[in-house]
Amino acid sequence: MISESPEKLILQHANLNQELKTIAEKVIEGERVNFEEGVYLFEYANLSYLGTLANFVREKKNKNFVFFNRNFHMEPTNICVYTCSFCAYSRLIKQREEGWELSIDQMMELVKKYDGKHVTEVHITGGVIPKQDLLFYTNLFKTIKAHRPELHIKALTPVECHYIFKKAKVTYEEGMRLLKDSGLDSMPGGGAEIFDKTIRDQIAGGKCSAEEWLSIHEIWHQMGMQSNATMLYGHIETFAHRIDHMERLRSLQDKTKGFNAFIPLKFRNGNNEMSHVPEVSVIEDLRNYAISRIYLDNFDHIKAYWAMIGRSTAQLSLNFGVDDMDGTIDDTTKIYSMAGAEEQSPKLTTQELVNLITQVKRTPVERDTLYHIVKDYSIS
Ligand code: V47
Ligand code: SF4
Repeated sequence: MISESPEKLILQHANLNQELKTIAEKVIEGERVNFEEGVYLFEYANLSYLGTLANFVREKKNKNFVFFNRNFHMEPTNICVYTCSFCAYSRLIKQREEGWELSIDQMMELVKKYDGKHVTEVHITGGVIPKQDLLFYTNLFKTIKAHRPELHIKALTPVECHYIFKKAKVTYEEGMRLLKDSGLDSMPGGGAEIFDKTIRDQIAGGKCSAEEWLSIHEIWHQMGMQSNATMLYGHIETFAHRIDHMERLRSLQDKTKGFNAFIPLKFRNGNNEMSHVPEVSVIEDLRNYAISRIYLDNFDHIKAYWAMIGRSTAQLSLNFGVDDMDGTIDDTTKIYSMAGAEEQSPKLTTQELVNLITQVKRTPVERDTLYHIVKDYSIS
């Protein structure tokens, strides 16, 4: 059978108006979609058009591969000085008895549970408390590296960094250098939420601003290091706010090329102060993945965090621009289960993750955090 070219498939779509035709042609030619066109896609493009176009971009960048890694998560505390209204996880300092607060020794007990096991990354993130300061984290990273030097430490978002640097009275540059010298290998994408100030003030007031979030990543990238970026979507933001968020990330990526993956995080409304805000549908999730893939032309990877959206939607997303499924996770992570995510106890064996990927006829590739290939499952 002769397969149709993706160009033909897209342009053959029924009811394709001139605007959508122009956007499709631009994407196929490798041209950048602008702000207005991004918003237009959110407002008017149907799922099948978006899927075809996003898949075209995805396969051009990443062929049939779906990346994952073997990682575990650690959350040093769920107590937090901040009060983000979407957060189901944090306990205020005054509700301390409902929270946990791990010492370095307790965290090392968790690390040692993985001794002799094939994991390449530990992902460390959580609440923000005065006690877990710059000294705590530099000691933690040094202790992990002394025990297991090759374990990649992906830890701390600009929210935590901004707080601990201010408390230690060091500049962002000095703070990031100290963390790097203590063993921090890369930064996860959290804390970005939504950059627009009016929305950010309403849902994440008090924590680092959009400018501060971007500045910390920029400094980290200028040190030759890499990180991820997230976007919390599907709450009170508009489509224009989502594109504005992606636009700011795209501009920074043009400058530094330091971002590895973009991870859209669907707002979950369980047990938080925004429980009255309905969650968006799976269709909206897929549309959002696809537009992210189309808009962020300088990001190599779009990640579906299966622990958050569930395995089936993560599988579906692999046809809507996504090429990365995060990892086996295997952890104690509570941040999503407490907010009502499908996966109440997120843990997948490598074989289960590989099966999810092969079920949808994609090729699983185990990677390390920086996307070096550990195992290509198409090569036996
Ligand atoms: O910044 C908190 C989000 C993020 C809710 O870099 C919520 O590889 C939805 O950033 N509904 C932290 N989202 C997690 C994170 C992450 C996860 C996986 C991989 C990577 C990576 C990064 O979780 C927070 C916030 O945006 N979050 N509560 C909620 N109710
Ligand atoms: Fe604290 Fe992070 Fe929860 Fe905000 S999202 S309250 S910063 S743990």
